[in-house]
Amino acid sequence: EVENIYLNMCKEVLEKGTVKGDRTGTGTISVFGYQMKFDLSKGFPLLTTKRIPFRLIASELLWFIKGDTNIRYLLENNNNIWNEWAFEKWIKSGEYKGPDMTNFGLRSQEDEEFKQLYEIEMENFKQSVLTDEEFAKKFGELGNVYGKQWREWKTTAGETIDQLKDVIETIKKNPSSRRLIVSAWNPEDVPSMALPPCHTLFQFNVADGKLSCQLYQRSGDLFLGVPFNIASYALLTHLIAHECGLEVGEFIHTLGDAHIYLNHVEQVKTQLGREPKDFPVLKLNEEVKSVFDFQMDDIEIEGYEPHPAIKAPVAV
Ligand code: UFP
Repeated sequence: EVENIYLNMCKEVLEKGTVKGDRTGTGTISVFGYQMKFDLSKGFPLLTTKRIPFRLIASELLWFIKGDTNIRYLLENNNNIWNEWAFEKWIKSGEYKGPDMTNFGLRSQEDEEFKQLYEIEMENFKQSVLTDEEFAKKFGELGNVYGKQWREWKTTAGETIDQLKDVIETIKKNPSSRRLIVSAWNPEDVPSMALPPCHTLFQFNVADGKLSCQLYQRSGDLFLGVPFNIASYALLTHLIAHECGLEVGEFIHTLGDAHIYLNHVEQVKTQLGREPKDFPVLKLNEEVKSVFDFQMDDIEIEGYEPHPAIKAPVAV
C-alpha cells in the first residue's frame, strides 16, 4: 500500500521524534528532515485512512494558479481555509468596530461564550467579502501569498516574473533542464507575512516522458497540513503533465521540520490503527489544455472510499 509511506512517517516521528516547543505554544514531537516518494502512476495520493476534503485542495490550488490572493474566490467555492488570515487583518484595521477579537484562535478554543461571538463576527466578515466588492478589495486581500509569488514575483527593476508560466514553457521547450524551479520563499517579503510560505520551493524533472515534482516544505503539520499538501502538489503535477503531454512520474515530498502537535497524538494513533484502501483515480477534462484554464468542474476524483474524517484542533 502506497499510503504506508505517509503512515510510516507518522509512526517514526511518534517513536523517534524530539519534543519541541513551537510558535503556537501547543508543543510538538518533531523530526528534522524526512522524504516521501509517491509514484503517481499508482493512484492519486489522497489519504484513505481518514477522509480528506479534495474540493478544498483543488479550489485552493486553482486559486494559487490564477495568481489570486483574495479570499473571495475561495469563499465562492465554499472554501474557508484562509479566512482566519484575512479576518486577522480586518479586526486589526481601524474600520472594525465589533467586540474585541484579539487572539481569536486560542480564545475560541478555550472560551465557549467567546467562540459564539467570534463565529458571528466571522460570518459577517465572510458575507461582506462575498457581497461588497470594495470591502473585498480592502479586507479579502492577503497580499504576498503563494499566488503572488508564483505568478507575479516582483523584481528590483519594478517588473514581475511569472514563475509558473515560465516553468511550464521551459518544460515544453527544454525538458532536460535542471532549473525547473518555482520559489514561494521571498526573503524580502517574509518579515511582513503572517504565515511565511510552508511549501517553500518546488522543482520539476522530466525523464522517460514522465514529469516528476519535488517539494521542499520547511514546516509540516503531519496530521492536518501534510495530507493536504501531498494532494495539492500531486494535482499540480497532473495538471502540468497534462498540458505538456507527459505522463506523471513521482511526487517527492521533502520536509524540514516534520511535526505532530501534542494535541494530535491520539488522532494520529487512531489513524495508524486503520487499514489503508486503494488510492482513488484523478480524472481531468481532456478538452481543457492549459493549466490556466482549469475550473473546478474539470477536475474529478473517482473511487474515493476513505475511512471517516478525524477531528483535531488547528494550531494557530
Ligand atoms: N502548515 C502545514 N502545511 C501548510 C500550511 C501550514 O503543515 O500548507 F500552510 C503548518 C506547519 C506548521 C504551521 O505547523 O502550519 C506553520 O507554523 P510555522 O510558520 O511556525 O512553521
